[in-house]
Amino acid sequence: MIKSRAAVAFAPNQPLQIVEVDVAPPKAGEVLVRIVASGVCHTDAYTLSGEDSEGVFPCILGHEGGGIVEAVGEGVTSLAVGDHVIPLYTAECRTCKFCTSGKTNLCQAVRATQGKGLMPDGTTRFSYQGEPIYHYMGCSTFSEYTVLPEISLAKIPQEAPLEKVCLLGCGVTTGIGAVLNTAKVTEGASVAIFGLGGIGLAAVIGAKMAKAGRIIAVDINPAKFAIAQELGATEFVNPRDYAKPIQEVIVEMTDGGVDYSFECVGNVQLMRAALECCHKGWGESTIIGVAGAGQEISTRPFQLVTGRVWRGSAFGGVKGRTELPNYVAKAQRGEIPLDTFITYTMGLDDINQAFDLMHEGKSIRTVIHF
Ligand code: NAD
Ligand code: AHE
Ligand code: ZN
Repeated sequence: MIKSRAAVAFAPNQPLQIVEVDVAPPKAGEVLVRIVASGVCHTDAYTLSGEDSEGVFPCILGHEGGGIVEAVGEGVTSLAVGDHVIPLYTAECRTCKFCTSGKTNLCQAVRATQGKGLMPDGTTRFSYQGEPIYHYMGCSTFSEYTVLPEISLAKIPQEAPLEKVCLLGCGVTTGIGAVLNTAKVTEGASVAIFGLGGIGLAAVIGAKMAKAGRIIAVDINPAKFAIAQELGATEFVNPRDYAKPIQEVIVEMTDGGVDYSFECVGNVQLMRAALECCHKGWGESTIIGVAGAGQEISTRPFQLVTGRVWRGSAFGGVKGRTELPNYVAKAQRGEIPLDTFITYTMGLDDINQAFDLMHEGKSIRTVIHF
């Protein structure tokens, strides 16, 4: 057992508590990682809110981290002590039906236990005062030390700054990947991006990489428009400036609708608007935002009958162990401006402030330094 400072979510809707937890050594096929930095993603807040049907408490949240391998369990071959890694909430075993399908990044090798806050053997490595603490999304990066399956770690070059490339563990990769891998936006296309947080702004970068012709950035917080413009957005729409539904506004702006849209908020009404602002015959809308348990999307089936396509994207369709090193390389070459996403950095003791800043719309990403 080792001691680790961690931010524990003891119950939904309560501030995280910084305590010293016990971390058991990695079992076979597992790796102990010392977390150097972790971003705070809206999904952490979503689970803390109690809306996540897979939320189990007490748990250690955090899934956007960067760290260094501290110890490896029996049989681990692809990683060694000292390797720099990014934890993956979407594992990549390379052998399951999903991994070998060539159709999805949604490896299922550890997904069932991960969704219950457990390691693949059905137990937890974290405890506090002798009671188990659950893992989160297979990562639990709000802890100085965490344990992950070997297949849930992407090895990255030592030169890459972990306090920046941690953002590739979720938000930035998700937004870019959704545009390039899931929707496969084409050169010259028109794109509407709903929600300009870490995910939406990364989707703006993806759209710019794809050489989209028009990139329409939509947010109810106009303070987000300046960054969106810096990253390549060409037009800016605040739904609160209009009396009519936002899909109608965008359809009028674009002579019938956009070629591609992305919902990066997690609001089911906005998901509908994002679909319905797509062009008849070919427009494609990708849902990235995560909606609360029990919520459902709706539209007239006629929207799909007349050629619009509704799809979704998890971690940008990216296979982490194989593809993340390339994202890191792009960031290292300045092609993915990670600094633009980092609004605040702070220590673990201040992590509740990071959640406040997110809810107040004052941060894109806060990075916690350990
Ligand atoms: P964020 O809180 O940083 O950003 C959300 C943005 O949406 C804010 O700028 C906010 O002003 C804007 N917004 C809120 N309501 C709006 C509305 N009605 N119309 C327009 N804009 C509105 O969040 P984030 O970290 O960027 O995450 C966004 C969503 O993506 C969350 O639901 C998160 O859970 C989800 N997510 C999904 C994946 C995935 O793999 N599918 C990965 C990461 C995050
Ligand atoms: N537990 C949630 C699932 C939420 C969800 O859809 N998560 C995204 C990643 S969000 C990262 O910030 C995802 O990858 N989903 C695919 C998967 O396998 O979970 C719920 O609502 O039940
Ligand atoms: Zn996330």
